Amino acid sequence: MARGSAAAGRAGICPDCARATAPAGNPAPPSPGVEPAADPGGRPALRLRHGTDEVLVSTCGAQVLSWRHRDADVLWTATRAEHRPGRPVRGGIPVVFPWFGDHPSDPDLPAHGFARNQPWQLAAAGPGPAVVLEMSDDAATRASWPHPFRLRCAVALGDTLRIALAVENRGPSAFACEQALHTYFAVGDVRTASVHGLEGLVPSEHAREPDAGVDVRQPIRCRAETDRIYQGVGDRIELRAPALSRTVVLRAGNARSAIVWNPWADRCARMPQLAPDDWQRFLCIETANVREHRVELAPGQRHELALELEAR
Ligand code: TA6
Repeated sequence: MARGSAAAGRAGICPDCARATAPAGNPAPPSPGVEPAADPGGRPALRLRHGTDEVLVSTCGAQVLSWRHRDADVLWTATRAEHRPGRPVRGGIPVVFPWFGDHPSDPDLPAHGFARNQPWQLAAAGPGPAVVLEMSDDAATRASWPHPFRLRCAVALGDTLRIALAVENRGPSAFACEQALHTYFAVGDVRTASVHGLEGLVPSEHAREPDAGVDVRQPIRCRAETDRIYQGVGDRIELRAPALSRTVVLRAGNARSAIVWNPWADRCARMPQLAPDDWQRFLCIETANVREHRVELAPGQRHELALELEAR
């Protein structure tokens, strides 16, 4: 299945921005609203500002690390977060590509693909608080996934946060890939949070010790380890986090899958970067195309997955 780029342009990046390119690693100030920065580990990053709101984007993995909105963090970061070169931070919005979860045949390859571990290049900045980061295949990516490709991740901050992940097939044969924006949301207390918009869909549950009494007709409330893939999802999901007096609306474009994940206590205790009680404070809702809804692209084709987050 080849899909077009219906959501193209939603991240507000114009072609003129190409003139504002800067080398990766230590980018020059490229545009009002965008400034070079470093993350807590000293890795190169870009800070986007819109009024008092701020987004920090790492060039490692094109990972949105934080979104400060009205003086509060909408995204969650692990208590023991590690900001190391070539490693994703547990928190923010890691980019999953080109496979989701464990590699289907080689357990030595990184979970959730290689995109979140790679250095990305700054391709464009502006107008305003917006950047485009990109990465392409190289010898290392082709060793684990033998396809020429280009990925572009556009991040734009306004009253909402918009992200668009475009993948382009630059090789001579078709390929299939999985992709996800693996968003960690701050919820204050996951036991009181709820997810609306997936009612009626029957997920595949991948938790080792799941809630046995789930009613799929109802909004999602986590009562145990939760690791569910929903397929054929609509474009709007709402996360309600009463412990933070917050609702986040997720508007997606060209995403047919959603994953809802929380490790709960036992699994949390064994996961890197997490403190033992961290499971209480976050919920992942992933905007994705995985499994039967993976993206298939003919040579030259491009697909764009889009996500707009509005926090109220
Ligand atoms: O997307 C859900 C999931 O695949 C879970 O199974 C869990 O492992 C989580 O992502 C985190 O994966 P990571 O590789 O970042 O530790």
